[in-house]
This record gives sequence, structure tokens and C-alpha cells, in this order.
Amino acid sequence: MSFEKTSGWLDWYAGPSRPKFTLPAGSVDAHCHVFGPGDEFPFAPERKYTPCDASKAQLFALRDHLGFARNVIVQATCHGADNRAMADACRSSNGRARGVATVRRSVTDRELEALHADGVRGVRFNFVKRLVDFTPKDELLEIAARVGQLGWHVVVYFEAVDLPELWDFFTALPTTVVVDHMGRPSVDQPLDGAEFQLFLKFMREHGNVWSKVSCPERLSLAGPPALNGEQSAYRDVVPFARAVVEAFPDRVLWGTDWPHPNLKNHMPDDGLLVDFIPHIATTADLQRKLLVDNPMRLYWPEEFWQ
Ligand code: 0GY
Repeated sequence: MSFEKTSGWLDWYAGPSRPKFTLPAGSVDAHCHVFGPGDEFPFAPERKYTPCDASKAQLFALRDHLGFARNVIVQATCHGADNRAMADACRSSNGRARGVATVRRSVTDRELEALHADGVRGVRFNFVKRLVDFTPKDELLEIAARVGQLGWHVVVYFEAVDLPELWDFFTALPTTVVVDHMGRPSVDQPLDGAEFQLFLKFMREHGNVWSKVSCPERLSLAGPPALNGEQSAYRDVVPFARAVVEAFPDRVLWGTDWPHPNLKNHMPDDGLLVDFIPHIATTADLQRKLLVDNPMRLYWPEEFWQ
């Protein structure tokens, strides 16, 4: 089956630079995706965009190029609740990839067990309206209770403006809750403004809530270094991510977000994204927690606690 990429979509960055920052041994890219290839793993009929292909082999090549040891592959909305591409990538990784799936209420226990065997350790609930159709909260709570029994967690993706409305639902979840991209703060608002302070309060008051301090390229208004001279890339995101890393060093994760769905103006060089890390995790101790200890504890606990 042939698919036509959504108009304006940028392909992922070919030939990324080699990072200047040396990742700690055993680092995990804890947020990335595979797309298709569409011929092998067709995109979902209900998708809101059609991506370019981004295969498991290309993801693993990027992992090795950047210096990561492992990946957490998050189901992208263009595949809906058809987890085959993600699960296949996990199975092909020699244990070096875990997955986060999207499932519907109709998923059987057998299917969940098969996903677990493939390496899946979480489900993703997406509240970003441009990406998905609405799913009733009672369905999501039912799924959370079921996957909680397998020891899985729930990944949530939402826009900062929606946190007040989602607060009661999130705090009712019986599992660890991992927030994508710090709940997408508006980085033109002050760090001590109401929006970001609410997010910090959410994490402070709920010890089961973790955050990915990822996607500066999505959140930044300042842009990459080409747009701002010698300054660090995406410098306007640094204070936000750094605040989360320093307040909750044991509950943060980092990921490239490769192949960067839905970017139309600027496609990041993944090597430069890695060079962003020491700006937000400024000591070797914070870097080890962010990149190794925390993701290992969540996704490979059997190895971490050995
Ligand atoms: C991300 C962000 C986006 C898309 C998806 O599954 C997806 O389609 O997550 C986005 O468009 O902001 O984390 O990959």
C-alpha cells in the first residue's frame, strides 16, 4: 500500500551530527517512535497525519550513532491502536528496546500478555486534540486498572492549558504516570507564572508522577542555534526543563522524539538535541539519573535492582 506524506511535513534529519556531549554508559532514549514502514505496517485509518517512513533499523542506527544503549519506543498516533510496528521493533532489539502501546477497551488479556512479552511496559493516553479523537475517561480508567496489574504505567500527553481540567483524572490513575514533554509549557510565560507552577505542584503533590524533559524543539520559540548565534540551542526551554530536573531528579526521563512527528518549520539535528542535555542536567549525578537510573528503574527494573 502506498501512502502520501501529509503536505508540509519534514522528513527526519539525515546525517545528524555526532554529539559533543558524551552520554553516560547505558543511556536510554526514553521517547522515540517508529513509523511503518507503511508497506509493511500500514498507518491507521483514523490517523490525523501520514508520516514519512522511519524504520526500526533507522532508529537503531541513530541509537548507536548518538551513543545510546537502549530505546523506549512510544506508539505514535498515526498507528492508532495497531501496535505491530512498535512491538516488532521491540522484539528485534535484543532486549534493548521497551515499548509503550495504545490500546482500546476491547483489548484482550491475551493481547496484553503478548505485548508484555514483546517488551511493552506502558500505555499512552493522548489528550492533544489535533492528534486523536476523544476517548471517554471511564474507558481509560478501566484500561489503566488492567495494565496496572501487569506492572505497567500510563504515559499522558496533553497541552498545559488542559491540565486543570485533566487534574482529577490524572490523580485518580492507579499507576505511575509519565507526562510527555513537561506537559508542553508555554515558554514565553514566566517560570514562576501560574501555568508552569501548576505543573510543578502536580509533580510535587503526586509522587507517582514523572516527566519527560524532552522536545525542546517543539516547545522553543527561540529555535536552534542557527537562529540565535552562539547561544545554546532552544535556550528558552532550558529554565523550564532544568527546574523539573532539579526539583524531581528521580522522576525525570529524556528522549529524542525521533523521527519528530508533525514538524513543519524546523527539523532538529538529533546530535544537537543530545548536546542540549548538559544544559538541563548540569551535573554528572543528575545526568546519570536522567539518562540511566530512572529509565532503567521504570523499564528494565529486573536489571536495575540486580
Ligand atoms: C510526540 C509528539 C507529537 C506526536 C505524537 O503520537 C504522535 O503522533 O506523539 C506531536 O505532534 O506533538 O511526542 O511525538
